[in-house]
Amino acid sequence: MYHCDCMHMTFVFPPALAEDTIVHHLGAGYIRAYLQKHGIETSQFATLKKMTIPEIVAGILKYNPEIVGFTCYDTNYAFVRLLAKMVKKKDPNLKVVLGGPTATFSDKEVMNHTPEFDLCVVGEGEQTVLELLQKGFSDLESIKGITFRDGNKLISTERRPLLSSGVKGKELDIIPSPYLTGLVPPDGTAGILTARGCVYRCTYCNFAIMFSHTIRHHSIERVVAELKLMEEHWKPTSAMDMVIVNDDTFSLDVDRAKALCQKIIDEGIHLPFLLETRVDHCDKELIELMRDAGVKAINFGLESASCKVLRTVKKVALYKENEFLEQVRSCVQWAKEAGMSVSVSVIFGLPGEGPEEAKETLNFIRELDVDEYASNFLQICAGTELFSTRREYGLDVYPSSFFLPYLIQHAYDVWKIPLLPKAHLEKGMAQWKRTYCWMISYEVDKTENSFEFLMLKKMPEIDEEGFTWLQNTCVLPLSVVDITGTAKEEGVNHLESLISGGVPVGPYYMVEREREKEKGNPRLLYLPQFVQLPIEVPETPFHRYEKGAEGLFTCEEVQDVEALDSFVGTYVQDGILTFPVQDVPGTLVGACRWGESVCPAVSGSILVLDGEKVLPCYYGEEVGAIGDSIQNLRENVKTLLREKEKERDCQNCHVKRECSRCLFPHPFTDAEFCKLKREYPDLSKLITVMKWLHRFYQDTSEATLKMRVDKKAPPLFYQGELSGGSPLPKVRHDVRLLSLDGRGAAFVTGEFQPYWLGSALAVILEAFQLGIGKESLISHLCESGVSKEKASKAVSDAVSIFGKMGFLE
Ligand code: B12
Ligand code: SF4
Ligand code: SF4
Repeated sequence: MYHCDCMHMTFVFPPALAEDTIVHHLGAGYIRAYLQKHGIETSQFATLKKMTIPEIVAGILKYNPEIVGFTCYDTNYAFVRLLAKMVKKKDPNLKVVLGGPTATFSDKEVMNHTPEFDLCVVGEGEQTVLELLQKGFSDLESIKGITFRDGNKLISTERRPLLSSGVKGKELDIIPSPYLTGLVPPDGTAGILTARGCVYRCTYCNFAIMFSHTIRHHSIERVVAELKLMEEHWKPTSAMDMVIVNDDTFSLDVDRAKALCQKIIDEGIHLPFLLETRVDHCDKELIELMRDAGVKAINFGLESASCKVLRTVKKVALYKENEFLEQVRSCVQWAKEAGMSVSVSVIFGLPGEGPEEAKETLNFIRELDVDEYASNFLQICAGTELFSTRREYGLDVYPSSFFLPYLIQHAYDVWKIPLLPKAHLEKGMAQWKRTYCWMISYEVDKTENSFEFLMLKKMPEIDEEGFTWLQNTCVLPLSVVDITGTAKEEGVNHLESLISGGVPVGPYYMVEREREKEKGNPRLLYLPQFVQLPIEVPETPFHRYEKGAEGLFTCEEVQDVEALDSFVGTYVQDGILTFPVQDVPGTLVGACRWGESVCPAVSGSILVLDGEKVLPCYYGEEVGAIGDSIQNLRENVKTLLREKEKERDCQNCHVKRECSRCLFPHPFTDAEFCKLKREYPDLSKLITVMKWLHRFYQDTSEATLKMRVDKKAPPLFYQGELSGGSPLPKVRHDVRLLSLDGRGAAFVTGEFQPYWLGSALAVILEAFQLGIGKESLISHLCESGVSKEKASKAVSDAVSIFGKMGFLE
């Protein structure tokens, strides 16, 4: 398969402890392109699917690697470590090599901590990996830029000089493009680089150190060639889809930045860009050129608005601080005038900052007309000047439970700094809260043979076998909801125990209920420990719902069901539900039971543990125990469903098509539940729509939704004859067709995949649903001016499209 005597290497870039998947890494892409230039083929394991550890390991080993190379950041270190252990367990002869910032700045620490790592590539990887593959592991001392193990000793070789073609402005063209060589898909997801490095010496920053405080460029022609390829192959599908320019400081050389923008304009390239740069390397002309070149969003580094802090961190030349702040104001204004989405980034907790200085920064931001500000809290990275001088400023670092990144002891309590409404973190918190609400309400996608979510009702006592079971059944990254009701410290212990047991835990949502007793509402902590941001999550009975309120609502009293029904009623007129999206209430705990698709636990992707017992849902009773196969667990839930259906006589129930058949309607009895479902059948439809709306709520918060809830209601899209002609295919009863500001959308209840429909498809789907005859439909389509032939083709195309969407019976 590979035409070279060198060792075969497979690259992997595991996600951070967040919800991402394993993607291509641009830095690794450059290495692969450079190796290819030297006749060496490598492979990359990337997947958009969430997989379990054994599936990932098998996926990596499919490439038959002799070396597995991980791109390692502090934040994905726990996963890199876990995967390294597992691939080595499968094949002890494999070599594990690390590259990236963590391998560069914490090489010795990670090698000491993880014996499965054989070698760290320090700094730029292209030439080092080439030599490694050519020479193998026998003569490591002769390879510059590595740290390796020699018995019990770690040896670091001399740092390698940076690659350069020696031609000014084209220094980096010596490395082929990962895009033009087809090694990284040109779809905008990994972004582009027009240069590497930064010449500044901000004391907290490690990326300028990565490339030794120098800057090297790709030629403008090369960048343009990459962009043309991207434009050809990638069509952004939402306003959020942008090509990220990953340069540390895009316009360090202002003239070059202008020339690049001009070239993009001249070549007629139309791509949306997002980039960040320094205000002291920017002017109005550049911003206008950026706008014309397609820059839609721009971020300026502010870091702090306190001159004292700016001076301490060496962000700005001495005595230029006020000038710098003035430049921030001007650049923000110019970029706003150019119609860009503008943000500034700040770091709270920098050396020299106290509450007063933080206030100065907040006041400064308040006066700026930014769309958003990125409020970061200082992380002290290994390798930086601040890492060595931290103690002088009352700062310190100590290892976290998972070793990296370090826990930071700030000089004062930075968590008390208020967030302004434009804080990016505020959005992040809202998203975490929403995700938690979805999980607790089972508003999650199904997975086939694994679990994506773990809910802890009570922490189990787990032995090695139990951990292996969790590892084999849960995906990486696994989202966890800890509702054990413990204090923060205990939740952190649970997380630590899961991670050290080899469970691929990513986002960890912990409800700190202890607090409830003393200080009011329970708080949601988003762990891991180094990001323990608190969010309040009170649960409000729905009958106390106030219009517009967001949050978590319960429906556990008859009064709540009545309130929900009358809430729906206020939006229904002549059989049509007309609903302004901004009126969608927050999430309903146990929404699944009030909706119309069969109980999600039957095929569900949430594993609920109550000690060693496995429950099908938050309200459920035991259906198995840790160690049981997923098939058995699911089979047990299915059996339960069959038993319930028999007991309740669902077969003969008039709402059987719109009922969840909730297995555990606690606190209602089965009889009470059935009575409510029969009494309020319309409720199910709204719940289904609400669940769906929660998914794209933010983007369309201004829209009005319309849906027919009564068979006799007038059609939304189809305006022709209501009869006549041969029958058309039947649409599944659980397909919902909606109009959002007149735009058609449809989905299958119980699934979260919405399909946007063009106007003709919306008309056709509705005609199918209404049972219109073929000839009537075709003549209606012809009214808009299309020929009979085209109209019949549109109908037959629609049949195959709807078939693929799973809409037809
Ligand atoms: C682009 C980028 C991303 C992209 C990556 C896109 C992609 N698919 O390629 C995304 C959005 C995924 C990302 C995410 C995050 N990032 Co980021 N990211 C960057 C950024 C801006 C550029 C990276 C880059 O392409 N550099 C240029 C290339 C050429 O250099 P390189 O990546 O270092 O790669 C070279 C070497 O490191 C080495 N190498 C790289 N991989 C490998 C693998 C092997 C096997 C070998 C041998 C060598 C090797 O060789 C490469 C070529 O010379 C850097 C800043 C920077 N300037 O590096 C931050 C940076 C790397 N990110 C950082 C952080 C903190 C994050 C996030 C936590 C989110 C955040 N707050 O920004 C997440 C964590 C992701 C994770 N999985 O853990 C930090 C890392 C700090 C640390 N010590 O870990 C950096 C340094 C910025 C910073 N100081 O805040 N990031
Ligand atoms: S209301 Fe009761 S009997 Fe009717 S379908 Fe639902 S669970 Fe079955
Ligand atoms: S048993 Fe009821 S509450 Fe639990 S997941 Fe099924 S429908 Fe929802």
